[in-house]
Amino acid sequence: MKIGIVWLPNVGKSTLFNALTKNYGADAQNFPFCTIEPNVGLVNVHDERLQQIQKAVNGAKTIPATCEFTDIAGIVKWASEWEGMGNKFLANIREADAILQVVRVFQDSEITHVHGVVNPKEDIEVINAELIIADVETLTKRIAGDAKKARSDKDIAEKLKTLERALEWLEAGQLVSTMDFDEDQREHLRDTHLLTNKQFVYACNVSEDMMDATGDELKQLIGVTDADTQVVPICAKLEEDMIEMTLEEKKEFLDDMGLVSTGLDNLIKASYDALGLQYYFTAWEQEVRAWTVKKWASAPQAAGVIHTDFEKWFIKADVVNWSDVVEFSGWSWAKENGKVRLEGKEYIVQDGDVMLFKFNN
Ligand SMILES: Nc1nc2c(ncn2[C@@H]2O[C@H](COP(=O)(O)OP(=O)(O)OP(=O)(O)O)[C@@H](O)[C@H]2O)c(=O)[nH]1
Ligand SMILES: [Mg+2]
Repeated sequence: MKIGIVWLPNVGKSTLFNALTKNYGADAQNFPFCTIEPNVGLVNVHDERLQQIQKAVNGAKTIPATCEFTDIAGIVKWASEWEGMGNKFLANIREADAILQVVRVFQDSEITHVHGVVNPKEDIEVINAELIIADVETLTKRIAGDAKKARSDKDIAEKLKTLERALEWLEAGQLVSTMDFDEDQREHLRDTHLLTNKQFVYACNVSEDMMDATGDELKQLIGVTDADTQVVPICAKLEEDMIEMTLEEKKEFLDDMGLVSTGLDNLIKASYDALGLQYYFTAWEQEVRAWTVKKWASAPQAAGVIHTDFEKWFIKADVVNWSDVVEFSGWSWAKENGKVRLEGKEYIVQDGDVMLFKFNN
């Protein structure tokens, strides 16, 4: 999973990126455009189940799922007009699966806001407008490039119709992700990598006293109305302060402030949900590992995540829920107690399944 971090300058994007990647050390200082070259980092997805399974099967090590974050330069109004500078920055996240908007909600007169005041609703409009402009530019070029070929090629002509429809929608100020498309049309758009066709996740960078705000309260505050869009609170500054702490120290530190979390884990979970992802585990003595897979993936598709050939070679899989592995201290007792099922090609993988594949090759 790849996530691009986007927003106005000086709002805490690099601070959050450093907290996510633990010790990457991206420059994060109190002046706009501190970041110019993108920072790219792999983040281990924290999941306590992994350690619990490791204990149960006596695994030598754990390998968590990973997620790639890209922290880019700040985007401002008319960024796209600066001889393509804004678009150049945005090009760094073309391949991302989702866009993480780090919305500045915290008030702090010491930290410069490029508009002079903190106004999340208006600021989001500025960002979305820039993303729309970048997509208009991408599509306009694509359409011009394909127009000639479309005269002699029916498939390209069909594709062009979809691109033109999307362009009209963008020119009306709408995000492509809010349009209705059928499967073919979705396919037409796939290689355009439109920014506004990606899932958006909003991380509200709040002060610690707002960490207990609910998703709905935050949505109202930042003006996001779509019910399915994920909006989570985070406190980037606090997370940064905790980078070097052990898990126990973190718990104590948060406890002292009356907080349960600073939102980092929730943020990754929200991104997984937004992208329709989940994970399953493999567990044996050498290693216990988490694998990312689409919701509704079949058992062979899950095997294919480990190695593409495994999807072809798949015959059956032993499947057990992670909590049964923990309760019965490993595979054998779970099996004795009837908790391990033998599943075939039609099986739909559930979040938290522990799987052991059987292949034919
Ligand atoms: N008070 C407060 N300050 C924060 C918070 N998050 C970040 N900051 C500060 O804001 C300033 C800018 O942070 P950065 O992480 O560099 O912001 P950025 O969005 O990456 O900025 P650009 O790279 O310029 O686009 C730094 O001085 C941070 O310490 C926060 O939650 N609260
Ligand atoms: Mg930065």
